[in-house]
Amino acid sequence: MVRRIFLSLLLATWFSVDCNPGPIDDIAVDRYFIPKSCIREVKSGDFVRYHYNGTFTDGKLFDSSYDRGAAFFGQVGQKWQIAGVDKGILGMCVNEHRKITVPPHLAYGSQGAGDKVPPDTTLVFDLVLLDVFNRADQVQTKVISTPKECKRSVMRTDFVRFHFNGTLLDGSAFDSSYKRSQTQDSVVGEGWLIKGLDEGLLGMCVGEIRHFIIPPFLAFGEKGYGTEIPDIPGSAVLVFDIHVIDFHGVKDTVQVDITRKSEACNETSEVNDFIQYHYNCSLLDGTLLFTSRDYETPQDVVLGGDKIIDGLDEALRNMCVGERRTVIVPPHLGHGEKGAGIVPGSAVLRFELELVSLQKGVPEGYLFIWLEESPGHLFEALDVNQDQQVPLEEFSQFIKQQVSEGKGRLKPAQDPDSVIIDMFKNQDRNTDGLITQDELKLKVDEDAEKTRHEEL
Ligand SMILES: *[C@@H]1O[C@H](CO)[C@@H](O)[C@H](O)[C@H]1NC(C)=O
Ligand SMILES: *[C@@H]1O[C@H](CO)[C@@H](O)[C@H](O)[C@H]1NC(C)=O
Ligand SMILES: *[C@@H]1O[C@H](CO)[C@@H](O)[C@H](O)[C@H]1NC(C)=O
Ligand SMILES: *[C@@H]1O[C@H](CO)[C@@H](O)[C@H](O)[C@H]1NC(C)=O
Ligand SMILES: [Ca+2]
Ligand SMILES: [Ca+2]
Repeated sequence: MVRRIFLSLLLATWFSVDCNPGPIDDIAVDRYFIPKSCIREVKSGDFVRYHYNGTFTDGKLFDSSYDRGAAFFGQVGQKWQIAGVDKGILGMCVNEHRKITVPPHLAYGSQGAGDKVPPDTTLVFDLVLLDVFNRADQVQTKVISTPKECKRSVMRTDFVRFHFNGTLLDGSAFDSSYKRSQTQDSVVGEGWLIKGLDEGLLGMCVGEIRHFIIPPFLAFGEKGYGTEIPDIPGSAVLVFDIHVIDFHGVKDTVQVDITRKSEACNETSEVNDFIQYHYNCSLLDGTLLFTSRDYETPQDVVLGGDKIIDGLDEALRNMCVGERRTVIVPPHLGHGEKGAGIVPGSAVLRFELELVSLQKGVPEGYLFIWLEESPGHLFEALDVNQDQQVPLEEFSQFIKQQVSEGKGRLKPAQDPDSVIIDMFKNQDRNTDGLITQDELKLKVDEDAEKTRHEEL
């Protein structure tokens, strides 16, 4: 112990005497700026990108990476750079600035370097480290926030809409979807994205935010990307903050979640029914797009009538009056790849629905249906005063009576009188304002006749 201390004291003395102010034996490193956070330190075998100015001890510049317009790129410990810098860069952090003073034998020795560096010259390299990675690196992922609920996460071949901020390791931004006010949209796992993201997005939930550090061989490689400034330099590590807005698979169906059941419920909505409903329609990130509260009355529609998006039409079926639902509609059952108005292309939509009223409908092509057996002698039933002809008043009175007795139903969503006039016109084939026995035909019989004719 005593000997060790003695030895080191001796060394220190020798060092100070011999090295100051004469030529140095080893490099001298001045870490004059060390960033607060240091994700990793340079090790031998790492690949680095840095800018530098090379000067003589008198400060005269003999070389600079800035003059070449690109940072130096190389592998540490592999003689890609002069020995003194190879050694002096060890332990450096991204954004750190160092001044490395290199004695001639660790620089260009007694030969010098052409007409740039004379023999036996001590050199000073001022470095700022921009980037570091290793061939053994993988994508580093940090989950920043996850939603409470996540029924399904991104799978291969899903189409994902996400926002991102992209920077280089030194913090300089190269791109952001926010500045375009538009999500980045892509199929995942199929090679449309850089490898690191193609894999990194898998397993993410709607609303989740992740931070990724992606080495260049899983990003844009040695070539980099883009020809403008700011672009992505070759061999650059990329840092992404990704926020998944929504995603869907081509086979996704409408997801219905009943949030309030209706107590007394005898009949449910189906195709051809006329319904009134309240709705809120939003994107999965919560942005409200449309709401029926903006109008005085609820929205109404005849189901199956191709008046609303397919997913909503489907979601409004089998519903009781008073029931509430939350529904997720994928874009292929919504507004598609192009979107519509304020609905972005390929957006998944979330609906909150409440069925307000329900009027049962009649099949396509019908104006009226019998709910019970139709009268055997329909013309006689219609012709109340037995004069062998049925004017509109007689007809109208008869139909209205059937409806009020629950024996028949008129096509909903229209003024009943105008529906009855249409029915009357259909039967009054010679348009003389009267229906006769010969003219009167039930639609079923008529359809059957038509089919027979077609068959013949
Ligand atoms: C190199 O010199 C230029 C010009 O003086 C300066 O702007 C730059 O910051 C220097 N870089 C380093 C790493 O010292
Ligand atoms: C991207 O940057 C903007 C502006 O700083 C910020 O508001 C947004 O939250 C960032 N997005 C992510 C996913 O980190
Ligand atoms: C359900 O049907 C019963 C019997 O047909 C009827 O009395 C009742 O009023 C109906 N309720 C509703 C909500 O329609
Ligand atoms: C729509 O949103 C409003 C405000 O949050 C809410 O009061 C209403 O119940 C929602 N409508 C439906 C049908 O859920
Ligand atoms: Ca009559
Ligand atoms: Ca007639």
